[in-house]
Amino acid sequence: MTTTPTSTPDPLHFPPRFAWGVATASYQIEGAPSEDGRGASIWDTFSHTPGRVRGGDTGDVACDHYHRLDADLDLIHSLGVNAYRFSVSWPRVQPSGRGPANPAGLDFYSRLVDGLLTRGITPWLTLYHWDLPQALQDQGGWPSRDTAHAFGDYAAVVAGALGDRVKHFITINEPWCAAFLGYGIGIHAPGHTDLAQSYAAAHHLLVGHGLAVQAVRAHAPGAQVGITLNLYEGYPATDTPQDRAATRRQDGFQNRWYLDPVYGRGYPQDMVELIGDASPQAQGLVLPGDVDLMGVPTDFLGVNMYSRTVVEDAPGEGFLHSRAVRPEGSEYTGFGWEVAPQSLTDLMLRLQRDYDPPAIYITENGATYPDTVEADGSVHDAERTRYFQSHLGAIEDALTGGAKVRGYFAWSLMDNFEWAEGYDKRFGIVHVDFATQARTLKQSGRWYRDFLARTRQTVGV
Ligand code: IFM
Repeated sequence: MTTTPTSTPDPLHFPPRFAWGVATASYQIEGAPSEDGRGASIWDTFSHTPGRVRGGDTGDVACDHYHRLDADLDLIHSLGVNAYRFSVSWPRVQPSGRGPANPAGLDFYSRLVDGLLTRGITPWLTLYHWDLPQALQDQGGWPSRDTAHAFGDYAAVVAGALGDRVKHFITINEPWCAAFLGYGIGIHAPGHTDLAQSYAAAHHLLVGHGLAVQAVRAHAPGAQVGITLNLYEGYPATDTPQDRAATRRQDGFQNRWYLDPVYGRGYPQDMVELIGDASPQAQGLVLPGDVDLMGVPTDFLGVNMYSRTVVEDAPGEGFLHSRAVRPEGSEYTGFGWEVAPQSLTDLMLRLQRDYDPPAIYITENGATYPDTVEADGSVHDAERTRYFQSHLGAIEDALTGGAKVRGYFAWSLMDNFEWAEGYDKRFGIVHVDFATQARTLKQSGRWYRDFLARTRQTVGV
């Protein structure tokens, strides 16, 4: 069982100039799906397909952020953060995924960036957080190499337009989700269920990452660029060789398949063999130069962390012959994800030891709970507050152990469209009443704001 640190994190234990932020993503908050020339994305199509998203929810309105930009910027500012992570909707900028930029689409992000800078907040821009232009999906989507090239061109457009002011770029958010959930098991857009397609998609997402890093370097000189991976540290259910081997396979599937290529090592051979015919190698998709392209040097590693995986050997179960188990006696969030802050420390130390990134940023961390809303709309989310405290405590421990953690972004600024779960799962530190769009700071948001105020007093962010 993992222990949950109960002490309050100490601002003094974080380095100066630490990035303290909140994070969001375009499709999850913006709404305005066809305004100002925006094209359709795979998530518009998917969410409008009956049976795909809980309750038939769509991102058509979401948090209506597109129309409430200034008020939301004031809200972000009121938290006292010094960084804000958002994503650009590719089909707002290039409605069909290619060709000249749509000026109105770019203008929205230009105003967002200016609004942040005016308020003293550093913009962290994610180029791809899953809203692929539908037109590109119609031409094959991520399983097609052309999409990686289109992504590189799009990255050049965005970096060229905003790179004079944006100095932190994240290429791709969670390629594992985009590839496996989207093309492998079909619970995310575009809803395909084909393991080979998912590995083709994963390969082209990583190639696209490499092309986007090059584009950012060319068009936004001096900017820092990295990728965000969703990583879960694995632990064997028992200390048997079988469970340890199963944990290693799970780690290969979730973590090493992305980390190894991003750090220039190509794909892990044990996994290439296990994936067999579905691997990009067996499909003939790994071209000369790809290993270098996927491993083009980056300035930081973005890590999204929510939980850990406890694994047991399960011969015959899936291609990994393993299954995740639910340890008894642990705490779980509303998604059924185990609260495992110690695993964040372990993960940070392991990343530093095995890959030695120049800097690590926690680009997402947070929890969903069935929030109880008081008559005045306020939310006393003590569990979420404890979740943040324990995970910041885990980062303190990782820093003490030598991990170069340089920033933390709480997921999420506000309740939003949680993909296949629609509006049922709330991750915000700000509560959103989706009927009125009223925003109310939750207890966790107040705690984070007060913690950041102490941080400013002590280390002067
Ligand atoms: O809401 C998502 C986010 O878009 C990507 N990372 C995980 C979050 C919670 O599921």
